[in-house]
Amino acid sequence: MSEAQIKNLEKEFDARIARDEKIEPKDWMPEKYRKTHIRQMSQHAHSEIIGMLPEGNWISRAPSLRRKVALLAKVQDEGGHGLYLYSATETLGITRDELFEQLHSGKAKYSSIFNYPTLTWADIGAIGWLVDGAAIINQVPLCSTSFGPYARAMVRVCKEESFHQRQGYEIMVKLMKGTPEQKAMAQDALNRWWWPSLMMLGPTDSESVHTAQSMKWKLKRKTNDELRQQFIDQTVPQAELIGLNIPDEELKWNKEKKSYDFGTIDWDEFWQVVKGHGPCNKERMTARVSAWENGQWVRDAAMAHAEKQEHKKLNKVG
Ligand code: FAQ
Repeated sequence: MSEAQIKNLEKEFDARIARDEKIEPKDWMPEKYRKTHIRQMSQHAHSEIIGMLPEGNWISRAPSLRRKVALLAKVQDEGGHGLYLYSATETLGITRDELFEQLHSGKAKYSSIFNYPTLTWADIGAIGWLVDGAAIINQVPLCSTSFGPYARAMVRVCKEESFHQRQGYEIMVKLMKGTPEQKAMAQDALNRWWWPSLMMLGPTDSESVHTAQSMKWKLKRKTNDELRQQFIDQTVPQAELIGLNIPDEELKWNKEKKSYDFGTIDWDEFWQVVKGHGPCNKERMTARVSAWENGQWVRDAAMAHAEKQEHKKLNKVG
């Protein structure tokens, strides 16, 4: 293709984005658009799959049958979200095996938040309330992202995240109505998960290498800082309502801005976790890679069965 032809295609592509049209897998798209989507969507998928691990830790120890059923359903949903997202990413011309290889070799990232430990039952409340709360704020704008398969996947994912967030908040409400020990457990979980939840929404806009281009392509509809502010403004009143204290001495309502001012985020900690030095990075990757390796015989058996069926069909036709 000549340079002039590519320029024309790019012009038409930009015009489609400006008209808020969805880009579909077989449409022409700039190579960088395709690659950026593979990066963000696959990282999102990996986060859902790795995100099952911290909560999986509590399924067998949930305090009642009702809590166990709800947690089990939530973790299964996360597996489902990962699968939608892998399928949507595959429409961009990369295979599932390649995506897994990128995760297992450390080439692809997954969300920093899942490298923290779940020490008590209250952590399951904090994850649902804060982590799913932040995920919803991040993902609702993604329902109108420009790439069709990603936008459509997000619609269903957001409905399920909303149940996840309530499941978590309900745990916190119950603990805050409980004994002094239960209240202390809820406060301790908030103290440990608050700052990592703010970090989860990505580096500040001035440090975010992808935001400007992703906003132009309408992949991202809000910047990291906008999402973080929205998350804080929504969550602080929820904490106050049940008597929890946000662990930030600089947190203060700003009348003019009509939103909260907040303290400094420890970006050093964030980058350490992203680079693989968080409290649970090694544990998470070991669990994931060994699940993949231990499941090899299942994949082999499924493939052998599929081949046999294919053989039978061909023999019948023959
Ligand atoms: N962790 O230029 P930006 C969930 C990386 S799903 C690790 O700002 P971007 C559900 C970033 O990749 C949670 N790395 O990047 C659930 C880039 O590095 P790269 C996941 C991070 O993409 C709940 C570099 O830093 N959600 O929670 C993080 O424009 C409960 C520069 O950053 C999504 O993935 C981080 N937190 O903005 C499951 C949503 N932040 O790739 C289980 C979709 C940034 O060049 C239990 N993703 N980095 O090597 C997004 O919206 C965006 O990708 C952002 C980052 C906002 C996460």
